[in-house]
Amino acid sequence: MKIILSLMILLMALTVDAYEFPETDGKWLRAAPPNVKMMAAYLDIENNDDTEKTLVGAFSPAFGMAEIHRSIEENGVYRMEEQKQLTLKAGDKLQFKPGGLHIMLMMPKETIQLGEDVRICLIYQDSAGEKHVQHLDFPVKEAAAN
Ligand SMILES: [Cu+2]
Repeated sequence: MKIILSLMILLMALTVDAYEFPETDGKWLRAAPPNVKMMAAYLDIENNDDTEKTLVGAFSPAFGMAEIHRSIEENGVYRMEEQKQLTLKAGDKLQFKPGGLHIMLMMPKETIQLGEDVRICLIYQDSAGEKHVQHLDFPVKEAAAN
């Protein structure tokens, strides 16, 4: 029984490790005054693996709610649409930036300080429907570093 259990745990660990997350770069969370209840985070995502990756959501222990959004301009009016599924084919890059794709963070649980790192997790779903969580740290900044 103990051996079977150990084997099961080992198999589960192997399954989790087998998922190749896309590479990330330029992560930052835009600083905001303490009374602001909605914040946004940005990054570049690059799928260097040879299989398609599907981003299906985000969460953060520092916020009550997180969603992947895209800002869309229509006739001079901006609105935001939730992106429930973003697919990256092999070699694809996605750039999250102000005015475009962003991680919308709502209901901060504490004051988010300039200069600190905030944990934000991205959720990917594989072709079998399994979800995989990528844990990332986003430094709080006033602007993207160039
Ligand atoms: Cu948004």
